[in-house]
Amino acid sequence: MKNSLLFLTAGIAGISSSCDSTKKLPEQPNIIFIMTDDHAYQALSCYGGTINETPNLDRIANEGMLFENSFVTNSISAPSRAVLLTGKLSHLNGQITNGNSFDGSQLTFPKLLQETGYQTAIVGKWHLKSDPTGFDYWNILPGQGDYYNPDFIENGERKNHEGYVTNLITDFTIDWLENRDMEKPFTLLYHHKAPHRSWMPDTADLTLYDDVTFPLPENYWDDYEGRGRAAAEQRMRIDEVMSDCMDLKLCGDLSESEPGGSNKNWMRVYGKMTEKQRIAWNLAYKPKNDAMKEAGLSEKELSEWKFQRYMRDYLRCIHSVDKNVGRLLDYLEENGLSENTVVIYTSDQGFYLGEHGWFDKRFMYEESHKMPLMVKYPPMIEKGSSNKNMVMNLDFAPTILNLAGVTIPNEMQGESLLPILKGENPDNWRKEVYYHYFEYPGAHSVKRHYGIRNDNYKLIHFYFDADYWELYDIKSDPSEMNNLINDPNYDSILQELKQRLYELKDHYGDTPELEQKHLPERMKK
Ligand code: SGN
Ligand code: CA
Repeated sequence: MKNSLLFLTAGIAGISSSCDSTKKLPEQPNIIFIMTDDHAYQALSCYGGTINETPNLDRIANEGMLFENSFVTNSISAPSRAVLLTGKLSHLNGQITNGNSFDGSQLTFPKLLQETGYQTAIVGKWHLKSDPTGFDYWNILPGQGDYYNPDFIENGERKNHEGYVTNLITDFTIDWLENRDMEKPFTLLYHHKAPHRSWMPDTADLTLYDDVTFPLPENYWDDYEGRGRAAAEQRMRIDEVMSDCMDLKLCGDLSESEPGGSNKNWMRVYGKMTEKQRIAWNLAYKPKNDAMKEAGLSEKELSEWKFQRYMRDYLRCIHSVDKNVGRLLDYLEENGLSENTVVIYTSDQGFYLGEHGWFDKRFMYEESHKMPLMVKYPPMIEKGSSNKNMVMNLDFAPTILNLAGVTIPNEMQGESLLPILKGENPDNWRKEVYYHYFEYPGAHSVKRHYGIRNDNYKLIHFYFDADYWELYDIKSDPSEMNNLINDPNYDSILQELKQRLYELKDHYGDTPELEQKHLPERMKK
């Protein structure tokens, strides 16, 4: 899966022995946790992706470890962020959907780090409704935040800033690093909004990829045959759900806005742009929009056109993330911070780039279940290494505490990745991961489901207004097109997986009572 460049780097690292075990590690390394929003592993060149290049994000993998099997436990933003902070699954930390407000009085890893003398900060997307707790400094976007000229809330005070969100988040992050207490170690959460919907690129990148035609995923025209109602009844198809103004950028000047669609939203974000930004925007999109409107596309061609527009905008947003992460990595190097700082890169979940005809996430299918995860820490981690162990976002809090020398509280449900980062191969490491998605009825109409995935198979139970199972052989059917639930050849595998799934449910304490307790009012039956 990894490209040849990575193998080459790994070879060189082997000789130079960058992770000399006799070297004394700093007792309290600095920790930078980078989280993007909706960054699909398919759009990272270090993951073998071929649709774009991410040279700066690849630096983290080349100088550290790439995890090939990292999974989210509930594929949606606020729940993922709450799992990160608490090291507990959604049904225990209470943040089971985006609709909940995070209970900031509970135990989180930043609070424990603060107690042991770390400075803690978060800059960028927060998305947990309640104010951050456990941070000495916070400068967050309200809700989802805006791409252009966004408001930020800095330690409780809301201010507007001119500029592009990915650049601003990086500016504020570097400012904080410059002005921190240099005597203390720090933990910094650098959390991007990009590449979240509606994928608005920086003015500098509006024509990037204009000359690239991205290959349609082979299951773009999926008809969901053989799978249950959830796959067929979702509202995630690129050709059915994307809005003209916000998603497809077909509106431009307000006078051109078409009735219907998301004009109200578009008028708000377009209205916030400066004159200079609007000129750049229209200069880039108008000729392309005019050409599309004149082409008289068939339904099929229009669907493919939407896919191309989506991919170009989405990847443009990632290009800006890549540049800005590069800026931060350069800052660390130039300021002597590279050796004593752990840099972790992940996204709040995976994302669909046209697979099954979709955008968005939520399903336990591979593209939204898997998350990118790369970690660099030169004194400990072998350069250019990769790991296949099954890890979860549930492991992030225990890992960070462990790196900082803090005892991991019993109530945290994840495992520390430290042995793996050191290059050890723990033989009692988990063999499967657990998943539970709750936000239904809700945006994109993905039904509630829970499931189990091991190296070879995935079993999912859809429930609430449905009651059926799906089984996939991931090795032979990585695109999960072939539901084997009724195949007698898989009977014993099915029984084994079901039993393990119920054991995991029990192990993690996931009960229908807790689901009812934490469901937002409008979702309660
Ligand atoms: C918004 C988006 C959805 C997206 C959710 C959750 N719609 O509601 O497409 O699924 O956020 O995303 S939008 O028209 O407002 O962009 S999450 O990553 O924050 O969970
Ligand atoms: Ca997200």
